[in-house]
Amino acid sequence: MIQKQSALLLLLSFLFILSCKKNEEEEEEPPIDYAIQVVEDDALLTAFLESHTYNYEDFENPSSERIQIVIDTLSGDNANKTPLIDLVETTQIPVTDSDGDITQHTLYHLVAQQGVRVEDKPSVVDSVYLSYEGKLLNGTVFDSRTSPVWFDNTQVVSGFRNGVSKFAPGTFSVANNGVVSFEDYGQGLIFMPSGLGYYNRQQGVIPAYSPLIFEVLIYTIARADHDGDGILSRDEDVDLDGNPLNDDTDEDLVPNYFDSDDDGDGIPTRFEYDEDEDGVPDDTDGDGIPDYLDNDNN
Ligand SMILES: [Ca+2]
Ligand SMILES: [Ca+2]
Ligand SMILES: [Ca+2]
Ligand SMILES: [Ca+2]
Repeated sequence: MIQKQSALLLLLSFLFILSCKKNEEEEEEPPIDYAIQVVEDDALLTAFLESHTYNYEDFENPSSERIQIVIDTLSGDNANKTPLIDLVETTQIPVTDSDGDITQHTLYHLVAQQGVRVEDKPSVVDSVYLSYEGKLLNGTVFDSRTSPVWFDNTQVVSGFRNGVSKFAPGTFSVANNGVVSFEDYGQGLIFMPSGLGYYNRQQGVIPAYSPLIFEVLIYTIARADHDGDGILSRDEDVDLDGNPLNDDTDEDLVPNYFDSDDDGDGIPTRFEYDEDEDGVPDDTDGDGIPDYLDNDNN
C-alpha cells in the first residue's frame, strides 16, 4: 500500500514537472505580433515573386494532359520572362488576434488555367475536390496529393480556403471502364504569409512563421450546408463580408453556418426560415430582421 502511494506521488510530481515545463515554454515564446510578422513575410514573398517565373508557355495551348507548374528563377534562359509578381493577383485577408486587433494580410494567387465552370467557384465554406502540392519558399515540399481528395474549406488554413476560392472547377466524364477523367479545371498557385498559414505552430518540416506556396488543381466542388437547416453555408454570411465563419447571431460561439438555431430562440432555423414557402425568409413582426435571425419576432 505504501509502495503504491509513493508510486502515485512520484507520478503526480512528474506530471506537475511536465505541466510546469510546458507553461514556462509557453511564457518564454509568446507569438509574434501579426502586424510585425506580416511585414517580414510580405517582404519574403515579394522578393520571391520578383525573382521567379513559371512555365506559362506550356499553358498557352490547351491540353488534356495534366501540365505541372514549374517555378524557376528569373535567370539564364528565363532572364527575359515575366516575373511572378506581374502575374499574380492579390486579396487582403483580415486576421484577428486574441485581443481582437485586426491585421490585413496580402494573399497572392496566380491562375495558370481557369476552370470552365466560372459560376461554380467554391466559397470559403464549401467542399472542394482537388489535388495539390505544398512547399516552402526554399522549394522543400511538405505535402502533396496527386490523387484528388475532398477538403472541407472550413477545416483548412485561411490562406488555403481563400486561395482555392479563386479557382473555378472543370467538367468530368466517366469512361465505360468506370475511370473518371477531369477536364478544363482550374489550376494555379497560392502564395500566403504565415499569418494565413500555420503561423507560430511548427508542422512537421514546416518551421514556425513560414510563408507557404501551394499548387492547386480544382476538379469539382460541393455546396455545403453544415448544419442541415436548408440554408447553404455560403449564404449564412449575415454581415455580407464574404466570410460566413465570423457570423454568430446568438453569440453562443457556434457560427450560424454550423448552428441549427441561429437566433437561439429554441426554434430550429429550418422551422422559421420560410414557413409560408414563398421563397422569401419570413419576417413576422416586420422589423426587417427575418424570423430565423430574430429571437423576438412577435
Ligand atoms: Ca446551413
Ligand atoms: Ca460574415
Ligand atoms: Ca450561434
Ligand atoms: Ca431560431
